[in-house]
Amino acid sequence: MTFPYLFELPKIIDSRGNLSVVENHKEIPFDIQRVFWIYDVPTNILRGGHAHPNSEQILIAVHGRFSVTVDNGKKHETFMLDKPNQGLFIGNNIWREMSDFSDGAVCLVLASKPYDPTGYIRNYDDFLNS
Ligand code: T46
Repeated sequence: MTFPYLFELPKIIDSRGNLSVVENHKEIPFDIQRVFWIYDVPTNILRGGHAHPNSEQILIAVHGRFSVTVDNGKKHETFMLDKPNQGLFIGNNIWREMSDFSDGAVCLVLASKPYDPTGYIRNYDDFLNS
């Protein structure tokens, strides 16, 4: 199982500003089946607190910054996302928590599966035993 990792996305710079881009199976190691974004998060709010047995994701801080703590049951690591040309890959069966959202932060999420409310493990002990 691949532990979550940060990676650089293309950044095309010209005098009019920058542009970043991703494509399925190029920068993104799966077919994107869903895109959602999280924004207007109040200060000191913790989001996430779950794992997905069957949904891979890429998180991108398209504006502002936030932290993501990931945990595979054996080790955990906190990543600070603060660049629109950087993605955090989170594979299956990884517990994640998002915190420390800056004012105006926007977390873009590219997911490998459609939304399925039954596809969440929300209890940490169940996650460890899964
Ligand atoms: C994840 C992290 C990074 C939908 O109706 N459709 C959707 O596709 C999603 C993602 C959510 N929702 C509804 C379900 C809840 O009523 O939106 C509400 C908030 O979702 P949730 O509490 O799961 O949000 P987060 O920020 O805790 O977690 C989300 C994703 O759910 C999750 O897959 O990995 O972002």
